[in-house]
Amino acid sequence: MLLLGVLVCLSIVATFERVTGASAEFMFTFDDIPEGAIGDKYQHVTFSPGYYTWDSHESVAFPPHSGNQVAYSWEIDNRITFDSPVYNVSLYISVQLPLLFVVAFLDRFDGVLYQEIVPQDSKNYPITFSSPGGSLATVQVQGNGSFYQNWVIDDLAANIEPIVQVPLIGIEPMAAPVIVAICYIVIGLARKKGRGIRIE
Ligand SMILES: [Ca+2]
Repeated sequence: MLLLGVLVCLSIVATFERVTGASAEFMFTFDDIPEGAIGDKYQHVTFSPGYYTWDSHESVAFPPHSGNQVAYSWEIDNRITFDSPVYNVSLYISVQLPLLFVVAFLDRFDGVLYQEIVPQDSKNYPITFSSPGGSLATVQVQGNGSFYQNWVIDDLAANIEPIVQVPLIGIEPMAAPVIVAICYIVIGLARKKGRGIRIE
């Protein structure tokens, strides 16, 4: 019975590790290519022709989230399109003026899966979106007025495999102490059972 308790605990720990395991991911920091047009410098993704990198480390309005460089586009119809649709995308966006900025996530038919309004004058505002069916094909920054001159993004990441979701993820910050408590109870009961103590 004690062995059974240990096995139960090991299975709980294995489940917890499965929750926190990293999925295959692309990461674009924009620090590993020269300042200028992005063009076809990155694999697995196509940036529309107006996308450029910029050394913004001295900029107050557009500080990088990583390294010295960020990316921006002067196009109204700007697009970041993955060769194969992905399951999750995250990025950081900075915007300067009190215009409307929206980050839109599109499927391969340009259908809107999700869009989020960026708060005014944000600096490295985090946005993430998950597509459980893996149909996220394109990321686009939209807005009104001269929005296309007043935003940058950094640290664009995309998951090409689904992110594992199980109930334990909801208590992740407490997962370690919870697992220890469950193991303590399970092994304790198993030891009592092993000693022939009957629990009425
Ligand atoms: Ca960067």
